[in-house]
Amino acid sequence: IEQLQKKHITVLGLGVTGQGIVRFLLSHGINPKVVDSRPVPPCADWLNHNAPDCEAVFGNLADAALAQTDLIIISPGIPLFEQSVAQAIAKGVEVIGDIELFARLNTRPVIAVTGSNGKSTVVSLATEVLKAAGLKVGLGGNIGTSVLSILDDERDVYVLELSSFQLETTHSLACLSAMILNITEDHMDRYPDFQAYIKAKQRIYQHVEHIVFNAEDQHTFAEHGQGSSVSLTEGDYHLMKVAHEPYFAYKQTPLLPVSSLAMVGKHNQFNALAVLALLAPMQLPTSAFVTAFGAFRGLPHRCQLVADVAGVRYFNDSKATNVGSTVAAIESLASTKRNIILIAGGDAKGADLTPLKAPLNAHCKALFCFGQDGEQFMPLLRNSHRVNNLKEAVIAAKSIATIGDIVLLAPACASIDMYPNYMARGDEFVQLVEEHTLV
Ligand code: UMA
Ligand code: ADP
Repeated sequence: IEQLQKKHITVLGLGVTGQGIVRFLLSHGINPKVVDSRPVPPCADWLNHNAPDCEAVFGNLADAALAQTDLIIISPGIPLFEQSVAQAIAKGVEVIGDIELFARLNTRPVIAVTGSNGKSTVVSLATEVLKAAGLKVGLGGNIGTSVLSILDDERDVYVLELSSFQLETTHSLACLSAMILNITEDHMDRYPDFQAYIKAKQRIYQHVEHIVFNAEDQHTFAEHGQGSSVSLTEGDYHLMKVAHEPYFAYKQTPLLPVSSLAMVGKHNQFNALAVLALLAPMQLPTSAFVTAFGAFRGLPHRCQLVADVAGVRYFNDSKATNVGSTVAAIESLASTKRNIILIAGGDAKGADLTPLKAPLNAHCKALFCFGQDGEQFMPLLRNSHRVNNLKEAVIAAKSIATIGDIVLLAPACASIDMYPNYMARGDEFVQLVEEHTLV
């Protein structure tokens, strides 16, 4: 902190992250300069009221004299290749993220998770297990809470959800355990290629005591270090049958029955194994896992059953914002007949959609696509229809659904072309289902 107090600091970005950084610096008597390329960033009003002494530059980054500062603490939404930032780096200015600042100040054990899909579910379940064991847990990061806002002396342990964007600016995060859950294509509008995205995620393994990886996804393997693998079939943490009952197991030793997990779907069984592996170094009693696994029903907007009307089930998986998560949703809801009616589309972020083709053709009877990149979904399935919005999609899906069918919103796209965020998209779906399935 004393070192920070001697520096001229610029906080770049004034969203959730920027607000967390400014609040933290103010509490240590530091008045940073605050810069954002948006003319009115989300927390501009807050800054006006709470930090009138901070110099603020909103609008054009070129006006912010970024190269004349000692330290830039940057938000994850701004890429390091952004011209003004790249120029400052070239001039020798240090650029870090809030996770790096957290890492330099924290003294407690950290459990960290990244991956293309399942992060929020895994960190939330891990947090519930730690709480059930009586520990004081700080949960933060990409899940939506600034890590600096949870940094205090009271916590026993931190659970961090980290995005590839956050990892890009993180160098010294020491973790008790850390895992890359999986890597499938995402954010191709931000990275030059898939390798660059993998490289960013791999940074989580820089200083980890217990590395955890996905035995079935080589992109998650670490180059160095000790660790455990996870997979339903072939990991150190795996599933096994004991007297015909499936168990979560470690190296052929059953730990607890799969029936203890309230969440459904194969991908959530994988997530539960990931939690068992990540928390192994904490040496918690099995009872903590049993309590939390039974109580945690999953987060909203992730494969959530929202209605069962006349034998047709409606699932809201609005958080499926990339191809990998939509594939997981289709595969985990699939039955022996082609009973899924999929609603997809939005901002595809430059992704290659072809991995959807096989699961769509195996399990889906129709596809309704909407949004900015909706057209790109049309060739994936013969029975595809273009609609103008979610309302038309829900009405059309309902009209062809028969008993045993599933109507699934799993867009494989970000929502920003039509909604403020994925929650708003999911909420509208739930509302439409309620309105249009009432008989
Ligand atoms: N932006 C500008 N100019 C700026 C600053 C930001 O145009 O000067 C834009 C960014 O391009 C982005 C948006 O504003 O589109 C928000 O960026 P931000 O860095 O201000 O975001 P925060 O509000 O600080 O939220 C960030 C994470 N957002 C991103 O990484 C884009 C949040 O993850 C995270 O919860 C929060 O920090 C707390 O750690 C969101 C996200 O979408 C949920 N993450 C991506 C994902 O999960 O796929 C990685
Ligand atoms: P993230 O925080 O990485 O976005 P979430 O837990 O919010 O992850 O889930 C995002 C989407 O991915 C949801 O559609 C969810 O159903 C799906 N999902 C969850 N776990 C997995 C997994 N292990 N593999 C693939 N998809 C998953």
